Amino acid sequence: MENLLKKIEGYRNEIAAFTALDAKAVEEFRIKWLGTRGIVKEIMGAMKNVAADKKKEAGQLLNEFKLFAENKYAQLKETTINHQPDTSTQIDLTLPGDDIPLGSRHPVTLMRNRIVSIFQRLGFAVAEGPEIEDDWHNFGALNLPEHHPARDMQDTFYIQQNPDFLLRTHTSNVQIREMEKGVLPIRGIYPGRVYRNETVSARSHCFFHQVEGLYIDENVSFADLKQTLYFFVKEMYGKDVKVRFRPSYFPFTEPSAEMDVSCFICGGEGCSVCKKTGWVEILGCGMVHPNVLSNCGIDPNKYTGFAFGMGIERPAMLKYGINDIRLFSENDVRFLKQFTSAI
Ligand code: 2NM
Repeated sequence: MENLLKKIEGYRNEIAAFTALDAKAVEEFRIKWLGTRGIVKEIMGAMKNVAADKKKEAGQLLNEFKLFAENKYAQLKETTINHQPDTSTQIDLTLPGDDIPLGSRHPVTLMRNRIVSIFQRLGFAVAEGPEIEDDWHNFGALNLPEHHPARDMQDTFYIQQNPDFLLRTHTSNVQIREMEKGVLPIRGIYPGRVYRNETVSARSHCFFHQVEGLYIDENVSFADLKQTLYFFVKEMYGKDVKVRFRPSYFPFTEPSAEMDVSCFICGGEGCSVCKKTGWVEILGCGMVHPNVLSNCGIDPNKYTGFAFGMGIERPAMLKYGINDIRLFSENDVRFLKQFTSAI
């Protein structure tokens, strides 16, 4: 009994003096004192050697000691584990951030944005419209006669279930819808995808992109048309590029013209792009036909306007040196990632 008392006294001192720096030391404490082969268990086992008349006293002592060890353990856990910074969720704020891979813009988008932003600076407002359109907004309102070849099944994709609907062949349907709203004047720029039933090759596709423009107000003249497009060409191709208009025909404009710029590849010397003519055609234009205005509820005696339209793919091919129009829609990342993410 004396021995046991001494032993416990020593153990108590050892436990009282114990400090733990981390969770590992606390666990070592538990194993050493409270584990299944720990010291508390061991001296509990020594109880059987205590004389019968001292058993009660010894039992009390041992229980107190056990509680003492358990309290110490609880206190160690509380101060060491709970207040130890949790390294599993700690972040190092000095580490460099993860890279966010930057995509690139599609070359058609880049060219569209260049074209559209030039007109935006002149006060043209961007609008878009449906790619599936009815016959009236794609053809009828645009003064295309009933049997015009453009309306042919050969040239236009009609919706099988309801051939009153089709895939628009130009973005002019947006102009018609803008004019129908009856809010004048109109100064708009209309980019979008269009569809034509053509054999797909390196040079032509069954869908492509256009930007069309429209300006309607009182006293809008062909001179306004020319000055607007001169400005566009200067911004787009540089101030030294020459411009010429050739008379043309569209059912929706009268008079109509096609606009060429001096070849920006050879500078007018003659090359394969300009087919040795020194000129490259970039857009069609004209004064909106009076029939188109009245079709949209606009009085052609009060208002006049000009319109123009251009493709996006061809200028993009020339600018970026792309030799096959199909590359635009194949979504090959090796192609797409070559373009800038700017704009
Ligand atoms: C072109 C060429 C010439 C045009 C005309 C109209 C509308 F709706 F005002 F009549 N929209 N677009 C037009 C005129 C389009 O694209 C080559």
